[in-house]
Amino acid sequence: MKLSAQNYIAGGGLIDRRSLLSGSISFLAAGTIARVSSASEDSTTIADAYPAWSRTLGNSDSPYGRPSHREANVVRKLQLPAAPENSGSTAWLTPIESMHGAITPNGLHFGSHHFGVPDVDPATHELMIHGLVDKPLKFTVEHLLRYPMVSHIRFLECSGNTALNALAPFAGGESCQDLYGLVSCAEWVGVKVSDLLNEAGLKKQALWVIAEGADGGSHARSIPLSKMTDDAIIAFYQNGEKLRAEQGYPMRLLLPGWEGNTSVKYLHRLEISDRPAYTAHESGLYTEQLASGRIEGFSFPMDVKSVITHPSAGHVLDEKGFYEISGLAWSGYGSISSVEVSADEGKTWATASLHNPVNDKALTRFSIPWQWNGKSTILLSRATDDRGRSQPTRKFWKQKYTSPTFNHYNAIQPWHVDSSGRLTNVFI
Ligand SMILES: Nc1nc2c(c(=O)[nH]1)N[C@H]1C(S)=C(S)[C@@H](COP(=O)(O)O)O[C@H]1N2
Ligand SMILES: [Mo]
Repeated sequence: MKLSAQNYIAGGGLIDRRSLLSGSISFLAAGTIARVSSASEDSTTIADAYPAWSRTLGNSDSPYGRPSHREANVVRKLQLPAAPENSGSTAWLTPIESMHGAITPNGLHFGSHHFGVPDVDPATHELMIHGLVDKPLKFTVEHLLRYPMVSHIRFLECSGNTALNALAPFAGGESCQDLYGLVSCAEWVGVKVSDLLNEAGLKKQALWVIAEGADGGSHARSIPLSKMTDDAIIAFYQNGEKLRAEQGYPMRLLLPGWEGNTSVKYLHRLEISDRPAYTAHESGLYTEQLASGRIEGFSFPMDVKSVITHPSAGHVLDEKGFYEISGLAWSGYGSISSVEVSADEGKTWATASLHNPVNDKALTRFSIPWQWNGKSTILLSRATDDRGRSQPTRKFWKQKYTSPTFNHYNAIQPWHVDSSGRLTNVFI
């Protein structure tokens, strides 16, 4: 690709997107067609030149579609195996470096299961609303499905996503999936919690809601009432189909932008209270220790964060030349307003394009064209949301919290590109 100095908007080869629109640029010049055969040439040679799949009838389809078998390596990865030391918890990582766009296919949604995946029967499952209410209520699934539905595209992120960067003394062999796989994004459809609470009628002292799941260990969290009446939904559908069992079938709480553990799956009980219940993990696993010695609990929103997914740790660039740098940004406080990218270890930065739709509290795709000169460098991305919140450096994040705190890690991610094109995680 022929580019002149004015086509670059920052160091390290970041290209002004507008210079690609002129039409005079060929990105890779690979596979140029030298000569098109004409029909008058020997027909048997032409027929033989067609691949097998173009010469026979294809396979049959199936009642429920599957990804191409040629993409069989694009799968989730077991992060936490079921083992006594994990007290039954398992976690599955989304392969975000193999995906594009901003929606996570249901089969690739990350999973965090403290007590396995229960097989809940929607015919007998019920939701109870009780405590500080005028009228305790009990709903069957069928009954709830008749309520007015709302639909929202929202990310879900485990508070422990990217914990390795917070905990590990050295960076090294982790892939983008290993580090960032505990975030996903889907269109969730369900009923507003506020509609149900209005129907039950709240007593004056009501301030908290204890949400409990129907799984074996009764995963439960205390949620401020203000969130429940703001944008909380009870979701039944995920990307157009009923929730996967792994995602909480037949119904889950969905608290947009808040740490994943508050989105209680297999929801069967909402208890309205005047105080938090201090459920399991509410004083331990889901808290952070600040450098000052204070403990941060009930730290609900997931802060602004971004990661370059293409290229990222585990990828190898074949040759120097043109690449599109692309990644994901999100914020639990609102929508993404800008993402800056650096291709020269943070010396200079350029603003990336944001791909539509840019939804509130949703994964947002960004991209910027890049001409790699074949030399070792570091790629970085830094997101800012519509509240003006931006990402800290790792050093800054580590100064705020005391080890072994690992929740809510949102520092700028550096990917090192070596001169052979190999990308790895680094701490700078
Ligand atoms: N009932 C129940 N709800 C739960 C959990 C659980 O183990 N049981 N895990 C929580 C945690 S820690 C997270 S990060 C999210 C993960 O949701 P997902 O498995 O659909 O990705 O669900 C939360 N809700
Ligand atoms: Mo989680």
